[in-house]
Amino acid sequence: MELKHIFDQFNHKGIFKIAEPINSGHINTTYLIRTQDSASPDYILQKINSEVFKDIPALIQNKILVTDFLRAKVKETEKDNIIQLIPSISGKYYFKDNNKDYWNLMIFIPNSCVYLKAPNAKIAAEAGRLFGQFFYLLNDFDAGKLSETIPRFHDLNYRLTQFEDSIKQARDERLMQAQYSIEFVIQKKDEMRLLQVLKNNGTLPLRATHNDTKLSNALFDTKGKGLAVIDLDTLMPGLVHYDFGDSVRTICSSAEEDESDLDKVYFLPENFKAFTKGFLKASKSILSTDEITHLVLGVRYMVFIMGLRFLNDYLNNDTYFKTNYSTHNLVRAKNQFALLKSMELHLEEMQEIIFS
Ligand code: GN1
Ligand code: MG
Repeated sequence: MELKHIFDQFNHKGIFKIAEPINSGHINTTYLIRTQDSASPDYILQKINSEVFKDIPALIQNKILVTDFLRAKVKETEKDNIIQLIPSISGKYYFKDNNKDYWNLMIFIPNSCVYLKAPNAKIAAEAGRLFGQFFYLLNDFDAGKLSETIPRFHDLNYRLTQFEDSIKQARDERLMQAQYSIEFVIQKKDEMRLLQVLKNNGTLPLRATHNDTKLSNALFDTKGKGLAVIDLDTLMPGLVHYDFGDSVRTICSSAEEDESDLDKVYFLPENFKAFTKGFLKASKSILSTDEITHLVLGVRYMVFIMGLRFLNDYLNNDTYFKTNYSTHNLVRAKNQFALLKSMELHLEEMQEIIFS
């Protein structure tokens, strides 16, 4: 089905001019739809991956609940920076096409841009403010109302079970290529389980979390001011550590997550300082001492689990994340493990920054 036709299934303003693909996501298929006259907004049209998201109406319902909640809470001047879903002509907030693919449409926030890595500590600080504020605003949102869009998404035990299964069925060539990364996982996995122990014994509370707070899910204006948090597909009950950790994973790395030259991949303490300051200024008042104490563990956990998920997908012949070449997932996994190793040289410093 033509993109124009899909676009016209929604109650949008203006007339379709052109669709520009946005290729930064690993899961969904996304287009910027430009409209013909400047009085009408442009839009983001997205096909949601139904292999990954098994219950798309529930995912859309999560987005509506949270965006309505946030819009009611923020100042008038900030309302346009909360994602706004457009209903389809049948009144639902999605359209299901003849291939049974689900689409949703959002207003594009004008004059905005994203970064795949932080160009400087100022952007890191702004991202901290933005994600910290997002998290803070959801403090009194009842996380129990959210469906689990991907069950056990950040559950390390689940990812380690997948790891064992992946190894059993992987091709010899991929097993050989991945040998170093496999050994890295085996050596580190028990230490990383501590975060889950603290979650399961109730030390760390479940909250409404975004679960995909990588830097490129923050929109900035052209002067570097943080505007909006986007990509609400994985809003679910989770730990603050998931959101804090996933941001640090991307904001405090010297390189993008698929840089293959590992000498170029290292942790940036100055970005960590800036990001943490921004995040905690916005959110510290709602966090417990236990939550704050274990933030550094949360960061290590998220870098580890992302490396593990990329590795699993490599061993499974790339069925989950979009890839551009045959070793793309392995490169991503090695990159994450290199970042973790570099970060672990700074653990004391990170802890001091958190408590400063
Ligand atoms: C995926 O699709 P995208 O790019 O928003 C993934 C995240 C990973 C991220 C790594 C549903 O996000 O968990 O952190 O890639 N999303 C899903 O870049 O698995
Ligand atoms: Mg996402």
